[in-house]
Amino acid sequence: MKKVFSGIQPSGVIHLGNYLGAIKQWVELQDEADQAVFCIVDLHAITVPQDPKTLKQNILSVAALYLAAGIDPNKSIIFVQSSRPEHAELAWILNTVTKMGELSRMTQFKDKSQKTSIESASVGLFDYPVLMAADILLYGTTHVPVGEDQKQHVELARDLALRFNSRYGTTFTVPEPLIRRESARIMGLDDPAKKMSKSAQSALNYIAILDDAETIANKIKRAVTDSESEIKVGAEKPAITNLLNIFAEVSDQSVAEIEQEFQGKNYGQFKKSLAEAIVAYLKPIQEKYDKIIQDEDSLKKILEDGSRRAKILAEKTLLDVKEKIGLGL
Ligand code: ATP
Ligand code: LTN
Repeated sequence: MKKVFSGIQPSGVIHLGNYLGAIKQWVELQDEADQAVFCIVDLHAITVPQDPKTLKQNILSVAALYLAAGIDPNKSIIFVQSSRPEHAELAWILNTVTKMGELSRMTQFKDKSQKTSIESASVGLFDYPVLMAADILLYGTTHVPVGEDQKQHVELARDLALRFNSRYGTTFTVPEPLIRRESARIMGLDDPAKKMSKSAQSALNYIAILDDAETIANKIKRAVTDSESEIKVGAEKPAITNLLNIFAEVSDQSVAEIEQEFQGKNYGQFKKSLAEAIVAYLKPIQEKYDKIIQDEDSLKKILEDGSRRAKILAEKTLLDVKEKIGLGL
């Protein structure tokens, strides 16, 4: 049985990295999987400060983007994490089998807590991977399609499942990450040493899925490039390598074909074509999004239905977990 689970935080605008690294493969997977569950992980988003009004809007916006990208509520369960109390409950239980040392080694915590200081980072940010493990393990997940940055978290979910199983008897399915090699790590346009990120300081870091043509052209124009002018991938050319990878992803051409096409041409010509390719790629998604977001009632109904379907699966797992541990009457 192939059971897929993944999620995105409603912590800002969804960008091309999220789309190519995660959502794109979800759409393909929902057809081949026996069970596909896609969550809007709002409880994860509040591990760093969020404005309540914006958060509420972002939750619906991320849901609309899932649908616009092709996630089909007839094939997949789509729901909001905080609508299911089982997630926080299982996270608490998993906390008791998680070691402080394990969480201290998580690179995302190290990165994000450094933005302020460890002293002022929330306990929730530290505990973030345990909640993610709960998300995954509640649904008997076998495969977790994510970008490269989440691999370490999925590995923790595996370790916790194995530890719980050996302590209390087989309860959890042990999941594995599913990472698309070609788009595992889309880098920032303003800094090719760091991944494209929703919480980047500058909007010039990312192409948002909902950016209009003019914004996209401007961001690509201002994207950093490397010292030589040749349009070719290479370890010493991280900026152009990133742009070439993006071009290949949005155009159905291989990197080699694109290199060939732009042999002897300059960055200006290359960037113009890249911007056009991105605009064309995002257009159908944006058109669908505009329609979906206008019909809030239908959108909320899809999420409520998703939550009902998630409940049946999550409750069953949680009951089994409590029974194994000896909780309750
Ligand atoms: P934040 O910057 O707020 O942490 P994010 O941009 O990293 O947000 P997430 O919600 O953490 O976005 O990630 C959603 C999914 O998108 C995850 O599967 C993650 O691995 C993937 N992802 C995020 N950024 C990239 C990227 N630059 N390249 C490829 N995949 C990415
Ligand atoms: N931490 C993930 C989002 C996330 C997730 C999950 C992904 C929360 N729970 C379960 C896969 C499976 C991130 O992308 N930052």
